[in-house]
Amino acid sequence: MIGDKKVLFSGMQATGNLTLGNYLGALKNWVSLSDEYECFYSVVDMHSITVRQDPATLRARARALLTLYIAAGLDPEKNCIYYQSHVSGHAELAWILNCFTYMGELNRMTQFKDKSAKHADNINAGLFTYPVLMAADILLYQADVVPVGIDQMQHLELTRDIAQRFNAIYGDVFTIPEAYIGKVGAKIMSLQDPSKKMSKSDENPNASIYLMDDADTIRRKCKRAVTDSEGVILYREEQPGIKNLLDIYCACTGKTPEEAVKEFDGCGYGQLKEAVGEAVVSVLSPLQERVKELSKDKAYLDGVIRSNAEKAQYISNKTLRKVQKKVGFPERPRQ
Ligand code: ATP
Ligand code: LTN
Repeated sequence: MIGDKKVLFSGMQATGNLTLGNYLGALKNWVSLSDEYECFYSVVDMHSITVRQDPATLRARARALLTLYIAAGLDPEKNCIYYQSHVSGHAELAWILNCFTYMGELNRMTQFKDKSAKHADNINAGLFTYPVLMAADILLYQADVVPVGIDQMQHLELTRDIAQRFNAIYGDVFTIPEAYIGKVGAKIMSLQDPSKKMSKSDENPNASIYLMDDADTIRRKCKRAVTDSEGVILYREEQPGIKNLLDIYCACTGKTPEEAVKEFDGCGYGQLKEAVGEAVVSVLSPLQERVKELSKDKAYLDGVIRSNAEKAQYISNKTLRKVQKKVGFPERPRQ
């Protein structure tokens, strides 16, 4: 708890171009939760270097992501929006937690298996201990809730296990976090293969709608979305392409799947695709405008970056000092 509010932590990597899946599955939920909780939203740039990055591109993307957090509606006066690499406690706590995590646990992580298959030439130790850094992110702020997509559940379970293990040895040090999975948009699927999630690292650009795609590109990608030959618009597992389009439509318009099915009763797939395209454009266009405006205000962004990193550093130090003491590190001389 900070004051009378529970704490929320989440983060996103600045790798690749963010997709509609990232927005509907993550960012949009963050905004809806930001009044209720004391929130920390990090641009997790330290996680990004588990895969080789071009330095200038990573820096530019990290700034663009931080700008997007604000443009999406997260008020940096109320929410702590910062770069993970600006707060030294993340790496320091991650080291300690590494010593409380078993190889066997990390070996079971499906994201590690997927990413090491994808980057077979660079299976580094950071990629392997990625979930421990994520646990450090969360536990450092004593987070109660962590909004993530379903794909991150396994990492969150591991975070809870590590925290419980540590608490069992040293007493009540860490708050045990709960996952928060949003109802709508929890898993937006690829437009080209609805059995795969929409992902920013997909090689086929038509599979994903990027947050910065212009209106015509969005409409075109929706029009080309893979569907089926059933010819009816129903919300069911047997029609994954149509279900995904309905999910996107509902997440963008706030309608329920039942309402959407009723609305498209008797319509062809073409009409549905057109409506989905328009719904996405109506959500992304204003967002893109705000990103453009904010990006121009360099001084404002720099101020936010500095003051929020200081706040995060101050709050995270409390947990870090406690943990260091518990494990037996010598007390620091007063400065
Ligand atoms: P990558 O392709 O590099 O694995 P990604 O697109 O899966 O990246 P992440 O950085 O892993 O994106 O995810 C950021 C956040 O967005 C996470 O909370 C994740 O659960 C959510 N998210 C990502 N893709 C989707 C999706 N298709 N539907 C819903 N939520 C998603
Ligand atoms: N692994 C997450 C990003 C992430 C995160 C976190 C999410 C890093 N640290 C802490 C929630 C809480 C991802 O790839 N989406």
